[in-house]
Amino acid sequence: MTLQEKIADLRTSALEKLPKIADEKTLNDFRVSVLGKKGELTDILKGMKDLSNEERPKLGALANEFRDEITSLLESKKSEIEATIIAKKLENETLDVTLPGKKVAKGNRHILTQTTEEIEDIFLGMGYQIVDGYEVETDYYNFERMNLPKDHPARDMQDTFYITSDILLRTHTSPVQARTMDAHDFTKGPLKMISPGRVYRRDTDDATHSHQFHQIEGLVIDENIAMSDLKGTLDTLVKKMFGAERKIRLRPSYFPFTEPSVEADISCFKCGGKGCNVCKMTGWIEVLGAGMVHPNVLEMAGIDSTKYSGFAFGLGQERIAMLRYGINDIRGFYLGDARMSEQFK
Ligand code: FA5
Repeated sequence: MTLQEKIADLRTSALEKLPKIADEKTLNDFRVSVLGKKGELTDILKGMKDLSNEERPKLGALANEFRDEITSLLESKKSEIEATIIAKKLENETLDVTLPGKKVAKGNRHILTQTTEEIEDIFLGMGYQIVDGYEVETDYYNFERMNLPKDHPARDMQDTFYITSDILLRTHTSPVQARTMDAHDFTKGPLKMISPGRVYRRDTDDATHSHQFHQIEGLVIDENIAMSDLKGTLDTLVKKMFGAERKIRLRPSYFPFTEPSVEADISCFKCGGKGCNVCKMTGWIEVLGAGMVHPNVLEMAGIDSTKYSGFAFGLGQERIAMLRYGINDIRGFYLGDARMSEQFK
């Protein structure tokens, strides 16, 4: 058989095999076996050394033609295989829009957050601004500016966690009073703010006490602010939070930063004032501390206490939420137990 015939044979068998190839590996093996260094074409061309000078270039041209033809066929086969792979992938990944969707479990805001936001809404409606304070406070703002000098006995009621002797975790939201008084420009109008936030005390945890809890501070300062303004404001808050039939009662109390000071009770929402287990048979439930801002507190902020007066109050959100929803242990708020949180969707 001549070399030309051998190439013609190789071509015939290659053209027969090529269309049957269906994957990249077989295609590559085929390329190596036909056109590779140790492949069939190379083998045939080894016989060229025995050809005459006229025949050699002719055979060379024939071999090149064959190589070009097979190379271009290999390339189109390769694209064909790739296209099949992509088509198969697309087929497998088809999205069936008729399948039922996967349900994402929806969370809800913590009941303390919801309570805070509800109180914020009530005060926004009365023209108050909402102010942020610092949880890490100075002794100066937490105590001294609240009329509690270093050796004041009332400091014992609010022992806290100290970072240095002058820096501490605030025991109440009242330092925000002093900070907003310092910043307020009274030529632009009265100061009306509430400030919600977390506070800390060195209290032993039990069903009604926590070493960290939440308070909302309220403060109004203007000319001619009277105790009746405080009572009317608290009355509005209590009626909106606990219902229109709730009454409010102010009892004398003591805070170094208010004079006079009061403790505010609401008529029991469970028994309506007759006496029950919620109100410990008194008909009233204590919800917050309040009073008229002490002249010393105004003067320390550079506010003329003969011209301006104000009222302030501080309530504990946990206390409000516990009363409202019949929660009997304060620790339930902080444990992160979904069975508790999910009740308040
Ligand atoms: C104060 O903290 C005053 N700063 C409130 C105030 C502000 C009075 C402005 C006058 C003017 P008192 O220590 O009573 O007051 O705390 C206020 C509320 O925080 C309490 O009514 C109670 O609801 C809540 N509270 C106090 N201690 C704890 C505690 N350990 N755990 C949970 N709640 C507490």
